[in-house]
Amino acid sequence: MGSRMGLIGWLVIVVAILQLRGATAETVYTVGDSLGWAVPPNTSYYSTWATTNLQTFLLGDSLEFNWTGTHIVAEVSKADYDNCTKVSSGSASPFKFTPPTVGSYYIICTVDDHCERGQKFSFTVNGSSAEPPTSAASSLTLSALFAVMSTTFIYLFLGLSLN
Ligand SMILES: *[C@@H]1O[C@H](CO)[C@@H](O)[C@H](O)[C@H]1NC(C)=O
Ligand SMILES: *[C@@H]1O[C@H](CO)[C@@H](O)[C@H](O)[C@H]1NC(C)=O
Ligand SMILES: *[C@@H]1O[C@H](CO)[C@@H](O)[C@H](O)[C@H]1NC(C)=O
Ligand SMILES: *[C@@H]1O[C@H](CO)[C@@H](O)[C@H](O)[C@H]1NC(C)=O
Ligand SMILES: [Cu+2]
Repeated sequence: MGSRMGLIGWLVIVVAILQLRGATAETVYTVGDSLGWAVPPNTSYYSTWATTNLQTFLLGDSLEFNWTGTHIVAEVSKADYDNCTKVSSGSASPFKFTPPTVGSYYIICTVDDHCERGQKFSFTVNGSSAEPPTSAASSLTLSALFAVMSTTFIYLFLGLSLN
């Protein structure tokens, strides 16, 4: 009985590890939710969105910008972000941005006065570069799944032979 409880304990631990692995899978955030990337209804819209949604942004996660009409996604320095400085760069919608390193990022739209009207936000990427890359993460998930299946098998096998 004692060994059987021990095996149940191991099974619980392995399932917990499996779920932790699932939680570290990369996430794609759609900027602005249903508004997309547009001139917002007020100047706090995107900063509120970023504060609400990007608190746990990890290395490997992405932002998807999605718009109609004329907008630009520009990643700029903090000084240019604060000043809404126009920089020349452009992209077509949808545009997916995957931050390459941990740190702070500053995003503005450089079309007309969109930045001044609040089409801007900043966020911080957390997570160490020692974390497994995406492909390794999914193979780790597979090995965790294998561990669960083999543990379950051993548990059933011992349960049968004990009865
Ligand atoms: C963003 O993309 C999704 C899926 O492609 C689409 O359904 C949605 O209408 C787009 N939103 C905007 C604001 O373009
Ligand atoms: C900004 O607009 C959003 C969406 O309409 C609204 O939910 C939010 O309360 C507004 N914020 C301010 C400070 O007016
Ligand atoms: C992310 O990193 C920033 C700056 O390093 C830190 O202030 C913040 O607490 C971190 N957030 C999380 C969720 O780890
Ligand atoms: C701030 O923006 C104004 C207008 O675009 C520009 O003339 C000025 O040089 C900028 N200042 C800095 C420090 O970038
Ligand atoms: Cu714009």
